Amino acid sequence: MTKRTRRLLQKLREIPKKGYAFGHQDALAYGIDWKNNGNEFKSDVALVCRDHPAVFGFELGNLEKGLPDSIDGVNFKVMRKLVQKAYQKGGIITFSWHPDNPVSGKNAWDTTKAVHTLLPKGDLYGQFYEWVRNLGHFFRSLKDKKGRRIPVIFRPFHEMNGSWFWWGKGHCKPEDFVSLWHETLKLLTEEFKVRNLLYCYSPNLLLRKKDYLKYYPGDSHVDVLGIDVYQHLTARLFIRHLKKDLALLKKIATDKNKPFALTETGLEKIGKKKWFTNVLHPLLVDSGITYALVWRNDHPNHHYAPYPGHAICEDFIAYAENPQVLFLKDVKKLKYKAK
Ligand code: BMA
Repeated sequence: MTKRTRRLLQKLREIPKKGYAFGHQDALAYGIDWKNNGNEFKSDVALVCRDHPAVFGFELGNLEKGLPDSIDGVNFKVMRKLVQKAYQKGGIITFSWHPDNPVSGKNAWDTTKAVHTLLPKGDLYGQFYEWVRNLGHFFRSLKDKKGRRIPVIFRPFHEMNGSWFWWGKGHCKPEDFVSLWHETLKLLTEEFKVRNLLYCYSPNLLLRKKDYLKYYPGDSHVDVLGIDVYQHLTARLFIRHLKKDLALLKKIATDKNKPFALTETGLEKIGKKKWFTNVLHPLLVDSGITYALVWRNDHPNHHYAPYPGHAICEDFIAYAENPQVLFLKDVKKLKYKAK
């Protein structure tokens, strides 16, 4: 791990002393009715409130195949520029990855069994090697103005305890999942010499402690503990579930002495009044998480952050005024001793 990567880990540990950082997926790449060509520093969040998010999510799906654009339509050269800008401004960068099903060639949600084929003795190991090489090449190309590698969080094979992705529950043995994780890290670090990554393990909503660790690749293979919990139904249910899961995660993370985060969350379209101030914030404020990231703003029927003109803007502005919710300038100001 590079010195800057260790510092990022330290920053993640420091944030909960002040509050938690706010994140948004693809925040800089596009918003409702606009798309970045790489030259702007713009986000729907900053169009609505005082600042940009502190955590910037990006999606890598398609990169493994050497394609120019992500599965969500972001050009990887543009993405690299945006990562550089975000880092320069003190932001935290995290990558999700929704690779297509390597057996069927369909998307990540196609659950044809595939994990075992990617392992060293599997038929598609060669292809997997190429995939990870392409990712490694990209990670190594993330450099600041002085040519130093930019540290980022990589969150592969997420929500594995759900059964909607080909690496998920019921589509592979937990031990094969763990082997896939180990192999991915081994290739990245040993074969492709990638040293600027923190690895984040993030199951979906669970409710039972033993479920969290069912696919856990081990303490030496994970740096950040995550969890993905959305509000799909009522706020009441969401509050009940998230409260329970965050308490559980806190226990596990404290035991393991690792930072933890709400790696994906949100209410699609944000149709509930005061959702940010009344539902989300009270759950997170003393939870100990380092950040919470809401999902992407694709279009008016699929978005999780506000955008100008949306009814939730006023509530979001009030939410952003909370000193414990850290935006970009707040994390930049954060003082901590470099180890
Ligand atoms: C899902 C949706 C999809 C998207 C995928 C990966 O939740 O937003 O449209 O392709 O995430 O980012």
